[in-house]
Order: sequence, then structure tokens, then C-alpha cells
Amino acid sequence: MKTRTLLAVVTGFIFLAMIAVAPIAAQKAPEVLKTGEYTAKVKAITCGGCGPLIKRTMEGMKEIGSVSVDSTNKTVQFAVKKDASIKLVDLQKALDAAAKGMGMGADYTLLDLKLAK
Ligand SMILES: [Cu+2]
Repeated sequence: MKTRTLLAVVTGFIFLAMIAVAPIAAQKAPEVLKTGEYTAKVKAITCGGCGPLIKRTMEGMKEIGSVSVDSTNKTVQFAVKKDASIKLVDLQKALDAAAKGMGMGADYTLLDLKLAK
């Protein structure tokens, strides 16, 4: 019975710790991208047309400067212009629309987004 109580307490602690840590982990990617250079992984680049489409889509946004896509490694590098900022959700929305247009399982969800400099 004592072991069971101890187990319950330990399980409870682990559960609480997970609840406390989850929002921190979820917030890791910045919600607003400020001026700077970023790198990210792209979830699914499925054909030779995806790279140019991602580049065209992102460069079409006034806040974003040059974009380069590495289709082999499924990564994208881009810059947010000086004195500009863009919400990640807005950028992702544009990319999702582009991926939908591409079809064939393309998914331009940005993963592992990091500020490069
Ligand atoms: Cu494609």
C-alpha cells in the first residue's frame, strides 16, 4: 500500500512537471519573426516545383527578403527585412495555401525554426 502511494505521488509529480514544461516547449518557435535571418526545415518537399514555389511564395511577402530553398535537405533560409516583422501564423498560412495548390502530399509546414543571425 505504501509503495502504491509513493508511486501515485511520483506519477503526480511527473505529470505536473510535464504540464509545466509543455507551454515552454510549445513557445520555442517565435510567434513574431523580427528582422534577421532564419533557417527552418520544411515538412514535405515532394517535387522539383516545390522549392521554386516556396521561394516565390515567401519572396512575395513584403516583410521577407531573399529566400533560398534546399530541396535535397528540405530546408529553407530566409531573411525578414530591416524594420519589418511578420507573424509566423501569417507566413505559415501563405505557405499552406501554396502547398495546397501544389498538392501531391506537399506540406510546407516550417519546423525547427531558428534565428540564424
Ligand atoms: Cu512540388
